[in-house]
Amino acid sequence: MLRPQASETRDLVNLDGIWRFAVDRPEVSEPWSAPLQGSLDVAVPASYNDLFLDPKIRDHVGWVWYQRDVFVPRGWGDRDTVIRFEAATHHGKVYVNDVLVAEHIGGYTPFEADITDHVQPGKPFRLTVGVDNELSIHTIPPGHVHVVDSGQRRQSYHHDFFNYAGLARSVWLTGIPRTRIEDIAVTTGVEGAAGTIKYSVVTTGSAEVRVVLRDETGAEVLNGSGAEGTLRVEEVKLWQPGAAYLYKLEVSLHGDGELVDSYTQSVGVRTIEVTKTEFLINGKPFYFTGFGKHEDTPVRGKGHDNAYLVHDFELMKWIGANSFRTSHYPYAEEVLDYADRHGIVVIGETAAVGFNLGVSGGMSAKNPPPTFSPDTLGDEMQETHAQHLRELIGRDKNHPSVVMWCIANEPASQEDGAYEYFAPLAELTRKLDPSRPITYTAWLLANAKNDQIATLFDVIGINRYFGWYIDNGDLASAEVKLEADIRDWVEKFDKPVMMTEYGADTMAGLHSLNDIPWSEEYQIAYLEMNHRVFDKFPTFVGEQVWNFADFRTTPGVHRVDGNKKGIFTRDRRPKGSAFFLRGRWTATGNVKPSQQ
Ligand code: GCB
Repeated sequence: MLRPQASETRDLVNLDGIWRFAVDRPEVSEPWSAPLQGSLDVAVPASYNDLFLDPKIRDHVGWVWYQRDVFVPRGWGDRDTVIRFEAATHHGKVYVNDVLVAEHIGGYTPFEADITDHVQPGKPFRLTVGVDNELSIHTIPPGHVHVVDSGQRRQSYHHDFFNYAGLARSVWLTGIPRTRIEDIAVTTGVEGAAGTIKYSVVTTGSAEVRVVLRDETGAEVLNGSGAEGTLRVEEVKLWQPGAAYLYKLEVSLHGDGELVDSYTQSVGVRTIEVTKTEFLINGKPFYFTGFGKHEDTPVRGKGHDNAYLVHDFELMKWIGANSFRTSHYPYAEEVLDYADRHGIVVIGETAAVGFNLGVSGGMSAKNPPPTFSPDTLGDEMQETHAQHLRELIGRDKNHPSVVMWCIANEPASQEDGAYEYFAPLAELTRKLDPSRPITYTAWLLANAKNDQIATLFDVIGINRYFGWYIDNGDLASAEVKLEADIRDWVEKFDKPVMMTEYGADTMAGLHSLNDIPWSEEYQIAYLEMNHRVFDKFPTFVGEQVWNFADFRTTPGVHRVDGNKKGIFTRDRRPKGSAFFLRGRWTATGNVKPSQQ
């Protein structure tokens, strides 16, 4: 499924703006069949939770309804009309007038519906979208709904970030040719000074496929024809971390000598390889510096915002970060396009977070059931997880910035059943994309001795909070434990290891001469201690701090207005640690600090 694009043959109408909105009410049985009653105005894209002052909306569990009227452009009589949602978190149902045209489960990947037969060019239609935020033991991420003492329905889950919901990404109406390009896949290679671009194009109907490759100046480099082929670019300009170079592959369809459809795909030529000790990009060892992030900003929640996108990347460049992980779900496609253009390296993650029934709201749960079992995360979850992988890789396969897939964050990998659950998913990921390595992140209580799944992956990502959740306030003991923990991973598995999370909650503006936890000084001392340990291990391939910025969580006794492990505050002001990290990372570049 291609991202919508305007071209010589494709029209695009953006449907973002103010929509009508109402929380589901049992007495209104078919909210889509008429203008929404008692509706509010809502912004799209944005999570709806923080827009209003009513806690019943913020904490609502279940369906909400979005609605607007849409005009189909007059000139679209000869084409198909397709509606596309970049995301509906977590379950969306789309109605055109009274007809259900699409349903999609999974809150962070796009879906679309061909609505040609339900609309008329030049005429309006009523577009209604139901969005359900309810999580269950079979959804990704998993969660539970309880009726609490006040009689309200409340939701709990096993991850800490707030379950923002709604239409947080753009909505598009596209007019596209009936005979068209449906999908494009590219993989790249390097042979000496030449680059290879292998492409394949999926089309509907029969027409001749032609391709033209252009460089960044727009000059034609090569051309070809046929739905599949390999282009060899002599003296190729590589896509490099920190120095992106993007070619443009113009794909066109021709029938009876006429142009039928055209679509332009950006291509970055680069290679990825993982050895037992190194992560190689274009044959050179790459050391990840940067962050686990969240799509999280005040008021918008998880709503995509281009101003924050630009600013966050400016901050990452300023601090010397060369990478980030899309923790804990696929981010908006605009983010990946931007990373492609700016040479920032991305680890792309599924929404499989909270796969650990021993943790609730970020703390240990009481008497948890086994995580992997027929009644908990079993066959049904595995199939849902497979679908999430298909949709993530289907969407993001062509981004040169994406160098690795992370198939789950902090699953209970020390529990029985973890291997059986993950082995088929690891295999599926490799089949869907043989060109990228795969990883997962191991939580604090899954160590090299009890973890059951590390052998399935190419890189071992570990999330470690020694000095925070363990040995809080005692960095000397934390250092001993951290070193022993990493040594065990390095010695047991012949694989590169990286720190995918390490961090300490910090209240901006709280200072102390005594390394008191929550102070800005403690956060720096914590990071310094971690770095001393990382630098002892030659097969360590990266450090991504948790988190880029403070973010909203569910309430909890260990959360003061959210998670405060940010190096920047939620409104993107630097804490003292930002200057400390800038010192280390700008000196490091893409090279391991200990090898400088
Ligand atoms: C983790 C999780 C992350 C949390 C973090 C924390 O291990 O992966 O989602 O936010 O810990 O701060 O507790």
